[in-house]
Amino acid sequence: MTDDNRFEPDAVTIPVGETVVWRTVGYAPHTVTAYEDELPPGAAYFSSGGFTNEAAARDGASGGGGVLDRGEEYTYTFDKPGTYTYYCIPHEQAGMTGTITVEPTAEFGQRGA
Ligand SMILES: [Cu+2]
Repeated sequence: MTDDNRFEPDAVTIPVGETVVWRTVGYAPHTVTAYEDELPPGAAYFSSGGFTNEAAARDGASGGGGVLDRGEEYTYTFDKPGTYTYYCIPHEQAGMTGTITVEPTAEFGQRGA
């Protein structure tokens, strides 16, 4: 997460079960906050600070909760396939959003074939 208010890269494709690490590399603080309405079916909510829903994440961020300062990281493991969209609370209006596409493993994908 950069001082240009971007997730770099802002679109990532991973296999199911993979862990993603976000790190603030500039001086501006950021959050990683999932769009709750856009989660794949059955997927858990995720956000820096460990909030369990988007409203709590937004409330928490106003008090500094889940805000990642320079060098700080947030780590999350995606265990359900699908497309996850997320944003940075302070910089959503600046377009700081990202997408994680989680693909089923080959074994999983062949199950219905
Ligand atoms: Cu930000």
